[in-house]
Amino acid sequence: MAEQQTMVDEAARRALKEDLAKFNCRVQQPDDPLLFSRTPQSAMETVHWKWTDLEPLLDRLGKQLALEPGGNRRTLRLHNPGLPYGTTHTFWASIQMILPGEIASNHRHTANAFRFIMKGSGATTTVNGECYPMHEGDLVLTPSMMWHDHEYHGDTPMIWLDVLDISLMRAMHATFFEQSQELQQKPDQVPDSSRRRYGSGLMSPPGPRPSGSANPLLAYPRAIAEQALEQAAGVPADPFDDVVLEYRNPTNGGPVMSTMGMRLQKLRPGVHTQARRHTGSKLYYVVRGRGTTIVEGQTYDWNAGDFLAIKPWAWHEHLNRSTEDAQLFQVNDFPAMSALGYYFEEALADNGGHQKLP
Ligand code: 1HN
Repeated sequence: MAEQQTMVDEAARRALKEDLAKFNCRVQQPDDPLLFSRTPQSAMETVHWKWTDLEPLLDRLGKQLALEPGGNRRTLRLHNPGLPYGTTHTFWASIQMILPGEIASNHRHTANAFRFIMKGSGATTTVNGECYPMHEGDLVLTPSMMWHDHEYHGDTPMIWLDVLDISLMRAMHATFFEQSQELQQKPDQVPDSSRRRYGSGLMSPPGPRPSGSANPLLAYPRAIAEQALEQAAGVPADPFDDVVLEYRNPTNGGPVMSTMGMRLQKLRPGVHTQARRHTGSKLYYVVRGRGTTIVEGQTYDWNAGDFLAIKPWAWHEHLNRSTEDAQLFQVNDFPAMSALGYYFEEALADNGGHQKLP
């Protein structure tokens, strides 16, 4: 009887399909994919990019690709084979190469962007008039809709990691892009002004806090980040990440951007962290050292210069079996996930059971 009812229902559903379509309506069809899964199922794949593969590719880009006018950059995108575009389903990561004497022209867009300098120094970026030097290990922000151009006066190619929340912006159908009439902005009289005011992280100009959630600090120099990480190594370790700190908005303690979070992490020799899984995606860049990350039972042995993108809700843990510290820079989409109420995480308890984290 139940079977017959299902059959009738199936036939009725199929028959309804065409009639409903005329009115821009539909009912679930028997062969439609299930609406919900018990836990997140992602088409995104966990991907490991090795520096030994990336380096010759970057070399080739530098030799063969010109910087065209019209807002283009010379970038090697880290593409996720499980997705139509992007490194993860929320952000795009690319390695940008700039050659001596080049100018990357002035433009702005809705996507939030930041740069983490991988190799070299001598380039400057101007963000809404504020000019910043870029040195290896620095983090420099280009928040949504701020004008930005880059210029380079060095003598060997310089590279940095660019991350933009392009996939999220596209999913929200909020793409705006504007190319400036001028190649470059005219920088303000005082360079580096937001770092001068807010960059200590401890003190800032007196008076009321800047209103709104916008982060007034645009540059996070390596020396301060590394000193902070060094100091943090003195307190008990984080069970999942060993020594880890987040870059923050100095005026409200929140993430540096509304959609993406960045962290710097040290894995000390001999460490083997506890496994965890979470919603949202992240990308690691290995600043120095080597180690291993086990993701859903698969082992990824990484070295300096490598990247590892981790898909949502995948168990992962880190090991450092070497005799030296490993340092990882991380970008994730947790601020966006948390703001929407979609951030969840779970730890693997010692007894093999799962423990939901607060
Ligand atoms: C972009 O505007 C920059 O401004 C870098 O330097 C990388 C990747 C995709 C789309 C726009 C930049 C980018 C990008």
